[in-house]
Amino acid sequence: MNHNAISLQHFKAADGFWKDEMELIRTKVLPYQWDSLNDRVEGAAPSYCMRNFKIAGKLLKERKEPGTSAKDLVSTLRGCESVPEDPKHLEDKFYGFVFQDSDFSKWIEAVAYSLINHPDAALEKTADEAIDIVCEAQLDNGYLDTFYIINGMEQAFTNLRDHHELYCFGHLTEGAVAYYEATGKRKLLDAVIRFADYIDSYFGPEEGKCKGYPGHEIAEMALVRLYEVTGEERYLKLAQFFIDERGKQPYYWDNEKHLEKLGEGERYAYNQAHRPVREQEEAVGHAVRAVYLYSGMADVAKLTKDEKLWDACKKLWDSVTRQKMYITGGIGASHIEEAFSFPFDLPNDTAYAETCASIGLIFWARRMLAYETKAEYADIMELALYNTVLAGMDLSGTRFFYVNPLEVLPEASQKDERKYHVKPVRRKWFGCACCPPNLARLVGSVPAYAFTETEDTLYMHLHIAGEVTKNVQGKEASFAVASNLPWAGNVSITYQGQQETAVKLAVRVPGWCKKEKLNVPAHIAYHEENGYLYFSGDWQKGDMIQLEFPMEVKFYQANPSVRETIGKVAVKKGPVVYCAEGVDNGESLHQYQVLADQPIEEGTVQICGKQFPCMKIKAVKDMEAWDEKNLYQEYHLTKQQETELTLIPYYAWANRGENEMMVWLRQH
Ligand code: FUB
Ligand code: ZN
Repeated sequence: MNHNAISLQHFKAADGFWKDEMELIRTKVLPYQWDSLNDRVEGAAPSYCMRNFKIAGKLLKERKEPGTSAKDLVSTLRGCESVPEDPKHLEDKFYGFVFQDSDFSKWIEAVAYSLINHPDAALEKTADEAIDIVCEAQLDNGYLDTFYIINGMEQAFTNLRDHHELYCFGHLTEGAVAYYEATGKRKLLDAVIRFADYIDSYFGPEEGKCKGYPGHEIAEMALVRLYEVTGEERYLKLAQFFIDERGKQPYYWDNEKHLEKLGEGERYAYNQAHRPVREQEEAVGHAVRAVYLYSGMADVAKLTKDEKLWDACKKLWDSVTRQKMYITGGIGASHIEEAFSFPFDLPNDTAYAETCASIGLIFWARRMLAYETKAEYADIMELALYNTVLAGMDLSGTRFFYVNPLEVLPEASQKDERKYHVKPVRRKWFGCACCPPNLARLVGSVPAYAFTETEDTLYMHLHIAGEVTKNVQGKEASFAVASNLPWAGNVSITYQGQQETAVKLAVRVPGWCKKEKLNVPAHIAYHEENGYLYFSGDWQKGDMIQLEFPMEVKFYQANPSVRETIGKVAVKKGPVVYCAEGVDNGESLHQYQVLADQPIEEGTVQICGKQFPCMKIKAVKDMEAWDEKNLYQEYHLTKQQETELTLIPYYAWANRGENEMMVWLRQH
């Protein structure tokens, strides 16, 4: 029983949390990001993205003749260094990271979703013009990646491990499909199809074709998307080929001309190519790469009914969500290689937890759901969304986090090299700006994660306010959803259809809710299965299902194998994790001990003119002043005074200047 995401055209947001977020994307994020891609944001790291397309398409001055060696220009890229250049002294060459093209692709995808949610002629015109620039860069054979077009095509596909051509192709494909679905305009889609055909003629199982596969995954799921929109089976087969080749020995990449050879042992774990994917059980390596691969694997497993591939997806899912995920839905604990660490190694103050990694986790969760209707997948989707993903952006939509720590001391971020990656304040842009436009495309398409459908059933995984429509046997069934998530668990769903339909409705019961309360019309039958309530019957206009998912604020503790959180507690209400910030509580948050057996009081707090819930928790602190001469002293019992800490939603932290922050607090 495979699900498909609903088309965004079938959802109209109603006032509430997600309408506000989508409006923020439309009114602030997209224009700001377009300026960033065109290097017009003062004081921000330059992007060079649109400039590279213009150089490649000879829209600026003549581009240089092919011949400049790719490796002279950009060394092996694994981390996130910025490329410092003074924009006044630019030559007609490629600037930035090898995957700079993908910033445009994510942006155009976000624009597409926004145009569906809210038609906007001016934005569409800007997007069309951007597409013209991008398409101008395409070579006659269909190839479209500015790094090699500018630097010399003789190097193309020679460094699949590090140089991201197939990654850029994947993002471009996703953007093109979305733009076509939003506007019906084929220009970018046709360009992508020509690029896909070129790639398909180059790679594949047939004799004489290249047996390589992407060093940074995404092409797999993108090809599936292209297959779904074109019906062209070759694209699905190519996705399958990339998945099947991965990790085969001898390693394809060993024969590429790399700048750096890897040692013996499990080579290529960083790229999840250390062994064939069906034999992988533990999530390893670069976290974004990993979850993009797992998303593609789940897609292909579903479409080809490949049970072995599906089993691998399930094992990897357990590895991530039971051993390698922060309470905020952040993944990829280590800043070294932006990677997963060993099981239960989840440090708070050096956490990497890249925004893109949690976005990828959401992509993957939806694909797991598409294969198996189990609320657990949607629970993780919701957790990552309301915490790490939203934390990736400030409340104005113009400042971004790449890294999402669970504990910050600004002085350490400035002075301790081990924590340089942990920023206490969001940035205007990044040399490697993968996260901001990724966030824009995800937030703009949240309804496609909230709702999926099978032939006769509409699934509601996330409870977001709006009107959702499904076609069943030629009749339209629509439901109006009112919801005050993520702050409270009341949801009502009203049938809006003009006629009776045989539609079934399945609503997820969130994992954080112990026992739901229901009010259902007598002629609508229901039962619960795998965390979903299934409703069916003779729907009549106005039928209303009222659901209450009691949402209590609670203390949480981590598995004792997580060394960094032992003896600590975190606060969570429903899907939202709370944190303490210096601005509300003063400095030295580490000196507080929380009284986790005391009740938590709920209140409100203003952050940047917006009202948020806050939690007041009881804590104690030593009363005696420490003798500053002593670094150490003999232990003696000290008197403690009771005090209170104010906690705010984690995603809203760092909106009031630079200050300390802690999610996990010491327990008394
Ligand atoms: O390599 C492309 C993107 O840049 C990755 O997905 C991010 O982790 C960043 O390294
Ligand atoms: Zn990123």
